[in-house]
Amino acid sequence: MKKLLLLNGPNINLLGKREPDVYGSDTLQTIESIVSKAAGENGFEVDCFQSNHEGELIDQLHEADGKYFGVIFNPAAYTHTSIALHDAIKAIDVPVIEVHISNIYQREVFRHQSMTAPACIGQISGFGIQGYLLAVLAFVNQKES
Ligand code: CA2
Repeated sequence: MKKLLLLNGPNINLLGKREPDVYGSDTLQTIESIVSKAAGENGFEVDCFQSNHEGELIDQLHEADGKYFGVIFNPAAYTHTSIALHDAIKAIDVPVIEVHISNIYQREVFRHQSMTAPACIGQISGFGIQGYLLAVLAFVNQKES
């Protein structure tokens, strides 16, 4: 069975426990379970990984090469700073879709720039946790075309 990797960056383990006004009340566990369910219904298996450490996210991207059909990635605050993650995404052949729960372009100016999005096949921002499901749908459509 084809596989997807769901990768989440720093502080996403705190979702639902802090700042519900910005990020909603759903937890990382909810995201992982809805993504696994939606992907499973469409013939994908999903591996989930969250880390607060840039190097661990880079290692996961390197290891994804050749193993996954696609990666759904919320790099969280590293989005705005990490050339290393940009380079890691560029270095692999697996397509990566960047997802943000909030609309980063409606927020502070320092969140308006994504270092990682130019290395990805696309970016979804501002649809809450539904954005992760839109990314699943994009990979489902690619698989079937
Ligand atoms: O909107 C998104 O998905 C973000 O990637 C979330 C990041 C933020 O740094 C990005 O600019 C946009 C933050 C992840 C969660 O951070 C929390 C902070 C406090 C409490 C709960 C979560």
